[in-house]
Amino acid sequence: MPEILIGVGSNIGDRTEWIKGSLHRIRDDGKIQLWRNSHLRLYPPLGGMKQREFLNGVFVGYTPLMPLSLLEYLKKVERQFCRRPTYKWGPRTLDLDILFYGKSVLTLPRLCVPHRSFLKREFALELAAEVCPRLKHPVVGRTCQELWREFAEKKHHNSPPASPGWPR
Ligand code: A4P
Ligand code: MG
Repeated sequence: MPEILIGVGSNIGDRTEWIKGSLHRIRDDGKIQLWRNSHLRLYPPLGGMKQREFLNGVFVGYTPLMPLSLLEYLKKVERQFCRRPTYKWGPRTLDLDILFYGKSVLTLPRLCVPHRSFLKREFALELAAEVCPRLKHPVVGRTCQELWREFAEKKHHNSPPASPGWPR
């Protein structure tokens, strides 16, 4: 069975409850064997819209579902957890994104794997490095840990110098 990496996010209501509830549901449904999950952490919302912070996590699992069936299944779980259509990158109770599907590289109208924004997103890289540091990105061929280190270094170099503060 292919190893899958799923990203989960929530920024409405009780974010922890939505995420933990969905993981219980996924475990009970038996369509994905959950293997490991990261800590849940708060991250500022990406996408420039003013909205609440996201609670994000990632988990590794195994599934017999083919990629599009997996997408359908995750969309169904989102709906069961009150996900309602808003606008792109808008607030949501639950977002389940397929980050990796084994070593597959797919560019279909409804599904891109690896997830098209994986390499640009702090929350995806940091949490993937925690949960599967040695897993390689099937396109760029680097491990999640290497990718996260590079991202964190760039972020550090690009951040403005600390302000000197007021003289005492
Ligand atoms: N789709 C294509 N590839 C995938 C994939 N690998 N996994 C299609 C899941 N879906 C994929 O997604 C829109 C369509 O993308 C799906 O119907 C599917 O056919 P959606 O979840 O319905 O809508 P969306 O989430 O608003 O759009 P999108 O482009 O998936 O956004 P993202 O990438 O999910 O980003 N900030 C923080 N800190 N944390 C977050 O989790 N999330 C977003 C949404 C924005 N800012 C965030 C976070
Ligand atoms: Mg999504």
